[in-house]
Amino acid sequence: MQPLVGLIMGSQSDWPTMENAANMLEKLGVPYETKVVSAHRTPDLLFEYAKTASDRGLKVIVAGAGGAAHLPGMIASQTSLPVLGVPIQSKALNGLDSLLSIAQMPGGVAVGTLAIGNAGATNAGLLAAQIIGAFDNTVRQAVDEFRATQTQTVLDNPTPGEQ
Ligand code: RP5
Repeated sequence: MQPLVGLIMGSQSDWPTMENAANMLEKLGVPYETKVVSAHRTPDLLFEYAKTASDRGLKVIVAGAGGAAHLPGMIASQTSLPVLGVPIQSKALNGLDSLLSIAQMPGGVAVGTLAIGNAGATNAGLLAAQIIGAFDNTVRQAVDEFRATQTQTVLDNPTPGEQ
């Protein structure tokens, strides 16, 4: 199936976090591709990936990076596709460095920044699906069903410690 979401990350070491985005896209039936693309170690690949993404049929790019997390912003500088940034929980500064690097974009180049770590990656997958769902009824229905099931699960388990 034609991938609609490009799920990229700065390093192999980011995969345990970014896998959460992949899992959400799988759950919602959104086709995606994955690739390691580093802003600092493979800058030429970054430019090529961003410049060809739209022509290759991608609709949203989810980019995870840690530390001096320049990947999402630099990808956004080279494509008008929506870019969602996931701050990886870095060892030295616990992801605050990643969060600020991704969130503090200059006006005029947009990156949608998610939370640090696993929750951010999960929500990046969900938000990518919601963006696609705005134009794709099947994906929108999958998102609606996911949300309804989540709500019902909470309502069905109101007593702490008894799940
Ligand atoms: C960033 O540097 C990556 O996104 C990763 O989070 C961080 C550390 O990379 P490794 O040294 O683990 O490859 O570019």
